[in-house]
Amino acid sequence: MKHNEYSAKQIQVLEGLEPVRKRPGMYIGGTGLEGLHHLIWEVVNNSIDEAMAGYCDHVTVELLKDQWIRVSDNGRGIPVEVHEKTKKSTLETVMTILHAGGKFDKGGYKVSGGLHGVGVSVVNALSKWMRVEVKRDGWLWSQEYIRGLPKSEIQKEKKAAGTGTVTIFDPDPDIFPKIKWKKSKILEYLRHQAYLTK
Ligand code: 0RA
Repeated sequence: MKHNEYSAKQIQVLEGLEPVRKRPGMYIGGTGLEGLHHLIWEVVNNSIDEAMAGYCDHVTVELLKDQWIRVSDNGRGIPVEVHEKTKKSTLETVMTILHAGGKFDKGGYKVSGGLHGVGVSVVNALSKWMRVEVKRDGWLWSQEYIRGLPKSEIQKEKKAAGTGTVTIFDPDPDIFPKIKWKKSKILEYLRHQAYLTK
């Protein structure tokens, strides 16, 4: 049994994002309006989990030009140190490996109790472009991705006070035939989550 559990973990670590782009519906339910909005839910849910863990009390969702979305929180920031299994930063690991954001990385961190999300790497896989900024350990860190692949190593940008995570993404038109956010739908979801979250 020990041997099998070990093998399963290894497989999880090695799983890239190709299956997500190949069969997006398996991960977000479809590529129509509902599936598109799932991208926001996935990112926001990570911030809400951070709030439920007691480390975050502000989550902002902004609709930017050209249908880009920005989600910001004032949580601890996604860890950036080298991940022992992947030898990459934990940020890159979470963003580029399927399921890497689950219990495998976070220990007892998830407390939402509801359905576990598919992970923010799925959003990354289905985005033409994505950027994550993390403030922690006194620095602003960033990394950008194109269709789930890092454009470069994680960048240590500049000294910065405070902590938090900012995620900006631009959904991939090769995946989503129509990219138009429905403000009323986003507000309804956010109000519902705000009601459910302390
Ligand atoms: C795991 C551990 C730690 C932070 C997070 C996850 C985290 C993830 C996201 C995703 C969006 N916003 C987030 N904020 C935090 C921190 C572990 C530590 O500092 O000891």
